[in-house]
Amino acid sequence: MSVSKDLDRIKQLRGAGLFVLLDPDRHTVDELAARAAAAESAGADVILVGSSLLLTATFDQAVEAIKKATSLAVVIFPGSAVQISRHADAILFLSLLSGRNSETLIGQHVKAAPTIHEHGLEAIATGYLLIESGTLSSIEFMSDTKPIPRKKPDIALAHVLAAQYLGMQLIYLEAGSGTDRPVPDEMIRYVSEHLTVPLIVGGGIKDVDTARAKIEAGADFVVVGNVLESSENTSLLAQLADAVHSVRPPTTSGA
Ligand code: 1GP
Repeated sequence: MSVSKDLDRIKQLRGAGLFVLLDPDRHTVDELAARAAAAESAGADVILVGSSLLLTATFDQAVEAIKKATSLAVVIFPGSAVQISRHADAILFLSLLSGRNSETLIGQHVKAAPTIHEHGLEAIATGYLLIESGTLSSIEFMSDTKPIPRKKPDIALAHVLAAQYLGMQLIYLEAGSGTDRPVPDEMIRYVSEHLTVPLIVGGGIKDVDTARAKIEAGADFVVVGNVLESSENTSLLAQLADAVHSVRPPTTSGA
């Protein structure tokens, strides 16, 4: 099954989903594999692998080990064209639409496309929007772009509509890893009312109430990374998964 179809299945079966982001720079290959297995046991739906700035030279080995450790879809969340592995199930083909830097809009994509093609990786066209959080995020610095003001949901909506008209398969609203100010619920609510493709929200989601609030506001998937890095916080992971899956009653099966 393609990862795109798997996301549809998760939405149908569980109402919404939890993505766990593993950063290859923060752990050994073995630790990453163990974390992927723990995420699956705790009820997560998808494993994302990537980093805005990759320092390690073991990206490919990390993805291979993660893939062996879990039956969940393993999806690359790339910071640049060097983050590609044939061992992944798919790659989010992110275009940083909130910025006006041609390198993160299309340049890295042209560099990455031949390798993705060679590996037969599923590329999921994703409109990636950075939302202002009040602090300079890694993605903001590395991409040399401005985020969308957090109190301007109309600007976010215009970008999201443009992404849909360009044929993007997913929209990802990003507040920046580790921020204390996630994407505002009001913006998620406003944007999701006009969306026909799945909406991912990430950055600064550190507790159950926040995760639940993002789904209640209209996100289909939330991404959690940083809060899980500091310790083996498997009980939080299970609580997050339960919260995300409890918001929308699943569609009746048997169709
Ligand atoms: C960052 O959206 C992801 O790109 C996850 O953010 O690390 O803050 O959970 P956190």
